[in-house]
Amino acid sequence: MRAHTRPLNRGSALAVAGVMLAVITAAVPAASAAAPAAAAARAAAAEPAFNYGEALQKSFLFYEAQQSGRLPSTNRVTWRADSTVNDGRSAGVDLSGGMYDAGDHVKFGFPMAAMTTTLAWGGVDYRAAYQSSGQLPYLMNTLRQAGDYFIKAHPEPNVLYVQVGDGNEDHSYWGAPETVEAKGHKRPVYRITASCPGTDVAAETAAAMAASSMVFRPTDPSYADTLLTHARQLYTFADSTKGTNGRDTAYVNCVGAAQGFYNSTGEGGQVEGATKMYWDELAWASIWLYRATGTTSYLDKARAFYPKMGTQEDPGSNGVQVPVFNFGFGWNDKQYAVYEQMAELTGEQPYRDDVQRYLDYWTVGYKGRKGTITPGGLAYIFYWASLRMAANTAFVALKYADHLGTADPLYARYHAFGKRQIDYSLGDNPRRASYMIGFGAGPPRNPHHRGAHGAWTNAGPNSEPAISRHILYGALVGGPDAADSYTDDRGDYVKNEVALDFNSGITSSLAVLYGRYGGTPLATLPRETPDGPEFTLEPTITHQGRETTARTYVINKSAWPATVLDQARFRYYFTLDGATTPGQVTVGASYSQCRTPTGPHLLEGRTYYAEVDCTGTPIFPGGQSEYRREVQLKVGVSEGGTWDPSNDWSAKGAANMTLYDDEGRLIWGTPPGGPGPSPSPSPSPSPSPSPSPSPSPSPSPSPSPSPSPSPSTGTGCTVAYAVNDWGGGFSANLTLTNRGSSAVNGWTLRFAFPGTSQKLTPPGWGATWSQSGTQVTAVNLDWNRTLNPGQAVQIGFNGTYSGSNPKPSAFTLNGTTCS
Ligand SMILES: [Ca+2]
Ligand SMILES: [Ca+2]
Repeated sequence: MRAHTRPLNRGSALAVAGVMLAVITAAVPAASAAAPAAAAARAAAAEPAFNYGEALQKSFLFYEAQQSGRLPSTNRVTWRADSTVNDGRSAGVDLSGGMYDAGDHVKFGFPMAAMTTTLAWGGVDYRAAYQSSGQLPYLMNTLRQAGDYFIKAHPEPNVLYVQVGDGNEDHSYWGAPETVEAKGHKRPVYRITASCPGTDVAAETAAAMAASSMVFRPTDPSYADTLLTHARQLYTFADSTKGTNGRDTAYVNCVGAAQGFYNSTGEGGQVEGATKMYWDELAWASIWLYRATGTTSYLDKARAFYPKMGTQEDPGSNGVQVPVFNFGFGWNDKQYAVYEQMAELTGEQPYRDDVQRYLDYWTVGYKGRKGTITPGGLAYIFYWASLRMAANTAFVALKYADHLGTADPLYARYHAFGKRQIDYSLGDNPRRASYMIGFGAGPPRNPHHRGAHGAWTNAGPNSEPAISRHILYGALVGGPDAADSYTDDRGDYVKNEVALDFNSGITSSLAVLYGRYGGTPLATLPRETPDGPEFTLEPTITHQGRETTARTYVINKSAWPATVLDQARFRYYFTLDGATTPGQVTVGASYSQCRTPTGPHLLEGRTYYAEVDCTGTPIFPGGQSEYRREVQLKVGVSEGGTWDPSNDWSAKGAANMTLYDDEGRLIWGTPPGGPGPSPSPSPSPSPSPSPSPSPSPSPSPSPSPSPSPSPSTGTGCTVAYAVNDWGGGFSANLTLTNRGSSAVNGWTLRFAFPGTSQKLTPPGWGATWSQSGTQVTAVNLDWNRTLNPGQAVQIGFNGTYSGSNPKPSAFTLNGTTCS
């Protein structure tokens, strides 16, 4: 697996090719951009192509999916839980909270702050749209998650923690955030100080907190004051420790751990050196301190920093420099937004010229130079995560257009460009597919995102399961290449990762478009349910003489949320035979990754159990060994005792052993008498009909009334088929029991779906599953190829259907019909 890195820009060759491409195809994407103001006014009255309200609403689910630390009660992502709650502890500081950066679990302060400023900017200038859409509380929740973290990260005026987690350590692990601490990651912390400053990150964090304070000012002035106090201090820290050449005090000089990821002197700009500096952050922070405080000295500072920002040659001028115009607003380049805000705040023509030069370059061209527009209409600013760059520039364009007002002749050009870029992301593109997960037509399903994947073997993004277990609602993926080409490949972190800074531009743009065109947020957000049992026992049970061996795997593939079992326990139940006393029972293990088994423990009457305590052995979905722990449990009687497994509850297989979580809750299997609080006495020598082992509300007990074992035939089998159905999708759990008098060595189970729409989704569990037409086949795995008389194995799969989902009724085992 490659690390998530941000390589240096190498866009010049692409840019040349892109200009030629744009000339050939300009008519297609530029049609709306060139429309006159009257046409735009008509378009405003028309039904929007996309439900901007729903997209705005869903975009906030992504920020919630990224939340770190103890989750606030407002978090709506059903598959997330607390994680990395000890961040900072090793350094004696509480750095829990905040947000994970992307598909990984590093907290990078620089892009987190950039995201925050961009979101807050939308909240300040489009508050009415947030209020009318009902999304203002969710915006505030997101800004507070970031703001609370920045407050913790800024314990002294001239100290700011700017990174938690080592990128290389973090990226070597493909597991959910809830398992990162169990995996043993060190989570180092990195900071800037007066003696080793970071002008860009200090200034950007000041901007983020100042802008956020404006969003909270009307409803929570106390919190706004707190944010603003930190913003002022950080601004002073940035300004008073800055260097002289725009790079010398960049934060990556002091935080080497960020250099390979968010290098503020690396990525950015089509013109080498033009914007890879910190003057833009200083100007940007000055603007937001000015807006938040009204103190004109901050605006004066912005004016002073402005001419130090990046420049490039004015085309055809023989060397005259103008502010750089041929890249775009992003985590490392604020100056494009600085042009726009200075034009608004001062109304002065030079600033207007600068923002218009930038926007003209991406719309109609500037002095014969024009940015690459893909054949499908995307402003192709940068190959890495093309959509976020387009969305960021879209927001600047929409914002500036609104500043001009609809009567201005330039309004239509800039507004149409911004809307076109957002519409492209939502589905108006050659693929006719959305790039926002969980929104619109054919959106991506498999982003480069550890938590959403829900894998358990730490084998990288291309490991099982093939389809990510969670839908990462509201995340904008990286996006297509210059030919509008894209595949939904989890391994492709260039086109298919997601990140905080990928989303903030589209969120703020959607607030603009909602305000203009309306839309309807969903009344009820989709809720996920687990795709099958998350915790299981997989035993191989054999009997020999006076002893039963249950070679048992405790399996944890949890993802709703990913859960670390620190104190799991499981039990094996048996009934004493004849005159055998408990004192004659021996309990032990020939191999155990947990503690030594204990017992016999009395359950009731003559029924006892052996128990295995796995306290001290964390079991979690984070590696080939971590997700399953093995115990070769042995239960039997010493010489003189009688050992008859045929009446032993757990001898019937996995579903009749029980597993408990750290709080002692039953999470797998059924104890004798059912899962109720007080097991009913069972005087009958034959077990009661087995209840369904799955959480399905409709248990389907085996129809066979015959007690086992059946001595009359050499073969025989029963299959219990239980379904957990969530409408259109289901999880089927089958308990296959050998009712014959001899062992089965290698087995193939076949059945037919009653409906033609029923489809199993590989891989399933407990067997190798396949489907041909309606016929389904399950072949044993190595570990469960032997089924002794009376032994059961639990297998299952996930599936989909339309209409109804009837249960199959006829099963064959190795060609013999089961009852
Ligand atoms: Ca910068
Ligand atoms: Ca027995």
